[in-house]
Amino acid sequence: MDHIKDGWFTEICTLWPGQAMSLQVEEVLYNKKSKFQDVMVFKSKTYGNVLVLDGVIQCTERDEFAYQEMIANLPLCSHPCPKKVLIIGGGDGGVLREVVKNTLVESVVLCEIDEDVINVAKKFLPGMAKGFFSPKLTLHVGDGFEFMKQNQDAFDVIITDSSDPVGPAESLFKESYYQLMKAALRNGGILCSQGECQWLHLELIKEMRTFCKTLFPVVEYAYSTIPTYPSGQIGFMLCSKNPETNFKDPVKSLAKEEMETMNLKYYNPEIHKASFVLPEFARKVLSEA
Ligand code: SPD
Repeated sequence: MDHIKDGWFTEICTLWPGQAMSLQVEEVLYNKKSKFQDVMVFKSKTYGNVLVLDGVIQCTERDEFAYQEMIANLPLCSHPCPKKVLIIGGGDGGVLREVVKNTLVESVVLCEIDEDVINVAKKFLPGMAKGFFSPKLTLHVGDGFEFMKQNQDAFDVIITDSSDPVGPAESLFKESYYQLMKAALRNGGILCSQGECQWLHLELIKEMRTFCKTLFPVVEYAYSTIPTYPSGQIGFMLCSKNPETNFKDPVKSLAKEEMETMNLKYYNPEIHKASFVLPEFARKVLSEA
């Protein structure tokens, strides 16, 4: 409980030096070390239940949709026929919940290394974990690298819903991981990965964009706004094997009725296009990559 003092959780991490987000805690619901990381869930005063891994906020019930809807729908609506989807990470189930809503998606494999995160989400984050009950799902508890080595040329879309590049997720921000994803994608396949924050990690994003461009003909960076992630933003790295892909203009433009059936609260076709428009400081640095 190092991160809780006087009834407030504070998110301190070397990845965002000199700044920290705090949330008022009502009750700690779970706090144990898994095989891989510290797992904590607390009930907050104004953001619902909050999942924290190794001291870093992964999702809150109040604003999670701003991330999960975007990381799922940016790639799915950019692929003409996203039948087979792989999610690496995503143990809380929120991205899965969004992916299974898509009527073109026939099957989803979720590969999460830490089973404790899945069990904790089922108990304390039921609104996110409902994706685990979809008949489209095959759940694989294990290492994403190993899984992709065994499953080449297999998926239309791969989504990496990871924590930050310290600890168990560090390797997911490296070129070797993107090479594996490329091999696991079918022809015309698309990937979308958690891409950190323009305000904090522009050099990392530039480095990633540079190696992605050596692997894929189309590479773009988009972002979402979300109060409980560092600096209130999080980005997405999108790559396509199909040179014709235009991420900025979705091939599938969801109609109003579809968005209502899907119960979307953040994503819509306009925000899809707008999410690629970067502020000048970021556009400048990333255009050099
Ligand atoms: N800084 C935290 C980034 C966490 C991104 N992944 C969150 C998992 C939500 N499904």
